[in-house]
Amino acid sequence: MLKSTLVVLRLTEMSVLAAALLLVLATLSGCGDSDPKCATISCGTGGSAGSGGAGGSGGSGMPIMVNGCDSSMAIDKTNDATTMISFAGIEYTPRCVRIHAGSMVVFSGTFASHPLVGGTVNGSTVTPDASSPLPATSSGSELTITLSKAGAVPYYCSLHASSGMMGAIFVE
Ligand SMILES: [Cu+2]
Repeated sequence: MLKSTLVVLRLTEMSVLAAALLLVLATLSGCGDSDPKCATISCGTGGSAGSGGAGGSGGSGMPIMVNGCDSSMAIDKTNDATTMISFAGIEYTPRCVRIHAGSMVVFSGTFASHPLVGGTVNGSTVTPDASSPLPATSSGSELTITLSKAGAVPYYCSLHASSGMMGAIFVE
């Protein structure tokens, strides 16, 4: 590379025409599509400039993942004034929902057998969330709650969380 540049310079001193011809030849033959060594001269701007595009996917559409629920996959109940979540066995149905802020959620099942707690589950580790809008509930068969604040509201059954009895409400 350096060598050919020097040759070009010397030829430039000798003959502008010859140098121009050589440059044309160098451009045609040297800057082939597969020769990376040539990239810095004639193909200059290709190299490292192209790597800036990877960061763009953040933004508000980023899915939230919690308690096995992906906000982009959750069942859409955003047009419903009331969303029913029933539970039996070791399962909430539906487990992952999106609702509109200000709408109501009704949990329906036997709370004594499946105490409801707002919070997250990671493997066998449960983390109750004291600021969850869902009150810990261990009696009765129905809990109605209005969720007015946007955000994820994860919940679980304190007896069966490690068996996967958990879910999340995404309030939008
Ligand atoms: Cu349970």
